[in-house]
Amino acid sequence: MQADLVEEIAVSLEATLAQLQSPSTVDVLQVQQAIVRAAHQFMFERGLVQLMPLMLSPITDPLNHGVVDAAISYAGSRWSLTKSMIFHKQLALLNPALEALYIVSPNVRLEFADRAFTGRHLFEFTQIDFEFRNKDGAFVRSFMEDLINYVFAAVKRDVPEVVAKYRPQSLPEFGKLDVYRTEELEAQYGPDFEHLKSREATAPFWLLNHRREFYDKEDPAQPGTYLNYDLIWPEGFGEGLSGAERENEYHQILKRMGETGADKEAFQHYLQVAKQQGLPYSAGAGFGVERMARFICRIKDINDVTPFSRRPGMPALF
Ligand code: ASN
Repeated sequence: MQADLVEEIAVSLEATLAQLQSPSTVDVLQVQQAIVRAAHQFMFERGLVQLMPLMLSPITDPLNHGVVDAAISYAGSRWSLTKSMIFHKQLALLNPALEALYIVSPNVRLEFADRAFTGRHLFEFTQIDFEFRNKDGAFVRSFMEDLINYVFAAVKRDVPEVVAKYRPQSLPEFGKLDVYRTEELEAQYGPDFEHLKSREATAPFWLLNHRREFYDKEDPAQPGTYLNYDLIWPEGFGEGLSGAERENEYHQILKRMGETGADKEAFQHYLQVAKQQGLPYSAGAGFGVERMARFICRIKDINDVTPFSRRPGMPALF
């Protein structure tokens, strides 16, 4: 093997082993474990049924930004690694016996290297994704506010020594969160509004109306605006959840796909269901588990939340 390559691998191995063996990695893992355990319990108490995650699907979330394509050929089809399970959430609700569901969903998004040092992107991460039939965005936001308080209380109870170490002032309990619209904050803060407002905020807040994927419902009362919402963590930690009321009517989905440039051929079976049977009216969201742990432990770089580096555009040894 070439000497410089051996040296490069040795350096990376050293960094990799340091990350693997860091005591703070275990602190954050314990917080993450407390989050997931409490989220399961909360979902159970609220009657949401758990779906197991899928890692491969003929269709997946087109996202509203470009990533490297991650697909394989198998059994005569093209399968994508799931970037989110948004369409499976909608389709699963076709079962009339299912009112609400959630998934602890591993997502692969092969982000480009320009996101390597944002502090909040990993090319592989886990989101807790949930969806309700016949509920609106206001219901989902209120559900998430309850979930945050429930989960934070559990984290304080289950790993008090870790919370004391990273948040000596303890974890606050939040009441109703403030709600803003993107156009309102943009007018006030300029193009970097999300980051600036997050840095200034001391409590998480909601940000409504992003121009995004075709499955986020356009507001019939205000065409050109969207019934979606992000939860933004304060202290500069940025986006922690995204969700929306969904487009469920065939003609409207087609119109929105035309606007976002989605591949109608790839979505032919989804469209067929929407046309023949109709998709249920639903709303939901998903929050990043690593991002929540990062906020709780005040970790600057999300890559430090995981023992195994998953930095966008960068190699990893394991
Ligand atoms: N989980 C998100 C949602 O429910 C979708 C995503 O992760 N892009 O809207």
